[in-house]
Amino acid sequence: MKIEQNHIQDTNNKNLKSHQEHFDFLSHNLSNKGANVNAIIKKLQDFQVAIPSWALGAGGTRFGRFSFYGEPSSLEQKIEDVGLIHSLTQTAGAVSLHIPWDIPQDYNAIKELASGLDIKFDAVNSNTFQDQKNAKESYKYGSLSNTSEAVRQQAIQHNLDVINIGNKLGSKSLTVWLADGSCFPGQNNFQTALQNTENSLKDIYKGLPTDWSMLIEYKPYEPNFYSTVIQDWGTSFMLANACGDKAYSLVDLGHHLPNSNIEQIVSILMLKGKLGGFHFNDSKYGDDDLTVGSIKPYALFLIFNELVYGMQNNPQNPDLAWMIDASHNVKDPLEDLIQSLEAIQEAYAKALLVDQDVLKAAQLNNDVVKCQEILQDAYRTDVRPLLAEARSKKGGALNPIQAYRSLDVRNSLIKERGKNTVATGL
Ligand code: AOS
Ligand code: ZN
Ligand code: ZN
Repeated sequence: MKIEQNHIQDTNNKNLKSHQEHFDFLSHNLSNKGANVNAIIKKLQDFQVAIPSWALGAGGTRFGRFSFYGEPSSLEQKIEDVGLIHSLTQTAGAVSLHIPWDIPQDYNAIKELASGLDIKFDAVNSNTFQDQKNAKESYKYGSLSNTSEAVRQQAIQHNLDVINIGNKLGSKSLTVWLADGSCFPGQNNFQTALQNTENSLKDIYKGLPTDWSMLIEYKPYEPNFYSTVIQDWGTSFMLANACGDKAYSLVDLGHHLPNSNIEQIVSILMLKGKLGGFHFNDSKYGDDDLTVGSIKPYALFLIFNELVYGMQNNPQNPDLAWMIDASHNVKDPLEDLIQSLEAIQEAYAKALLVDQDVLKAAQLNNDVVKCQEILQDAYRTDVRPLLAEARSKKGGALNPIQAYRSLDVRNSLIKERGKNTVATGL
């Protein structure tokens, strides 16, 4: 299924008058405050977030999984689904593949399909947290950190294979997330596990093409519940430094212990030029992978405030690989992703409203109240008309969820693909 431009236009026409009123009012107010509305809209239009191939089907927990009909069952269909989201939001211009779940059969056909939908191949993800069919060695006791050299070699080779696959598609980065760790005190030697991991990552790093980067994701716990080898940003930062200039830390919003100051982590990594990628989601308890912005929208805004500051002031930090890493147990995955994209753009737009010069002056004056006023004034602004303006000017929908429903996308997918359901990896 493909959404035709004129159908999006038809749905937009119904909302056009009310949008125009809201937009005019907001842009008038913002301009009076000194904001450059056109520049903000341009930034929103340029901000593209990758959709991971595993987020397009219904997720689940170890207790069960409730399917959603019409889910994609092949890489082609996954890319088509990203195309649907992208045509409505104009924000999802990239896909992030997971190997071995998404190994292309015909590279040229896949590349053509993606470029026809204006979709790029973002970071490729390796998988050494599950045993693959016919694999010689098992990852039960770890992969890159394993005490067995044969297991480590198999995991290193897998990452090199993933780079090779990504390279054929035009990807420019490899994301490494390791489940390695231990479930009980005494099970592992912490020092050996970290040293093995560092050596293995260095071997993978040697196989990176010159224009590639390696993104090292950290996570405090799960699936291991006593220790995780790459448990926090400090460990990831240390490993990235040990590997070299093309290795960076990757922040996944769900991978912190409760109340961690994620915005400060982001800020310091950017200062050091070592923030390479970002996984968006939201959570209440752990790595819940809930819809972005559904639980802690103010925290998301504060994180974006640091990201915007860093993008403006830290030329030592590269462009970031943005990705949504969420799963959906009870929602239509495509609707959930549309909601996440909206929340990301909303937080970004609000952060762009912060006048960093005025904030800096207030900080130098130690005017604590004013500092807070500046942030909260931006946060309390309803920026949704800016988002609608940005995407509709690019051919997207003024209201993507409404358009998705009125175009009856899910039912068309069910008609096309049947009531099949596919187990996603996570
Ligand atoms: C796992 O918790 C991490 O968030 C990973 O980024 C991701 O979900 C996994 O690599 C999927 O392959
Ligand atoms: Zn992640
Ligand atoms: Zn995660």
